[in-house]
Amino acid sequence: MSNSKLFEPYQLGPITLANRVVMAPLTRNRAVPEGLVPSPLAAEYYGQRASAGLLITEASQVSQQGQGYQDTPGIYSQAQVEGWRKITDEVHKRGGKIFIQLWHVGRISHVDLQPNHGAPVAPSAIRANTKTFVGGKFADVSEPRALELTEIPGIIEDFRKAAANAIAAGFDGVEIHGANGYLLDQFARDSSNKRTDDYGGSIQNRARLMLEVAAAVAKEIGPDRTGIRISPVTPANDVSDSNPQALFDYIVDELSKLKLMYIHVIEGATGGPRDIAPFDYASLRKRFSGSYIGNNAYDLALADKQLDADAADLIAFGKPFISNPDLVERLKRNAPLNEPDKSTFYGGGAKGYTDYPTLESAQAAQ
Ligand code: 8OZ
Repeated sequence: MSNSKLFEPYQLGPITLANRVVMAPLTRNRAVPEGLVPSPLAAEYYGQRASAGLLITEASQVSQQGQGYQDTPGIYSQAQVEGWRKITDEVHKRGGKIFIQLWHVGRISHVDLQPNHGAPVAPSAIRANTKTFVGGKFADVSEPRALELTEIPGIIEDFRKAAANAIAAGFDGVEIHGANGYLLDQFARDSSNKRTDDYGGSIQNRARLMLEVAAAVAKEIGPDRTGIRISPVTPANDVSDSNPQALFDYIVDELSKLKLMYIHVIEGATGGPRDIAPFDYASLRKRFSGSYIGNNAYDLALADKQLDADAADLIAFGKPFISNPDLVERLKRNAPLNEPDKSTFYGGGAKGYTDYPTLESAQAAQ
């Protein structure tokens, strides 16, 4: 058995986590199309993974406008709140803790998903060079329109309401999706934000929307139930910035003032190389008063290294959690991991979702 720090309990603000393993948010596109309520299988899926110290759900849109891919769940309607309640109940019954990730995709969307087939919204009317999945196939994202200044309070309000809904659904907290080239990241980065009002230009102005959303959510549900995900150097969804270190140093200074509970940092390119661009993550850690979740391509050895160096408090695992419901147990025993099947990542039913074996079930089947 491993004596890694990864398996020690951790006090995340008011919440005691059984260990330092976090299940990263993972988009699975299995919501019920009618109403975009979480899949009936989702309670079993998340429940099977409840031995993680903390589960973070798949990204869930805060409004219809915030949706960018087919069959992703929302957290803006009563039916969605009731759907999520089944999941939080199951995870809590199995002794786990669960946050929901709150998402607005901004320009990474398609007219077929938008209210009245309108253009997706963005800081500026610049189309991203990327695809989305809609109507059963991959399609170029649609040309966005720039948000009017008068629409911005409505976006903040959608996040605030979604956070209130999350608590009503029984979540232990929320994670704001500030990463991966979605709306809040689109505002922050200077490749996608060419605005000339209070939300564009300087670092302070570009960071404003992310920070106003964080402040509104923290005010609604408490900073000690609010975390945020950022990805300072990821090229995901066609974003870049001329000075990511200065931008994210500033953002993290301000998040620290808001007393958010954690920053969840994708180190490197999302789902890709950790060393895609130079970046001083220790600078973020030093600036932030709350906890630091490290993410991207971690294995046990790298997790141990970062925890022992005090470079992170918690470590998030993504793909390994898709195929290993008992990932914590497998890491503890240094047991082999099931390989994830990419063809069942997005959409479909139980196959590749709730049918990966645990060590125990695999042994019983022999
Ligand atoms: C994979 C497919 C669709 C969306 C992200 C929410 O990258 C996502 C996502 C990932 O943060």
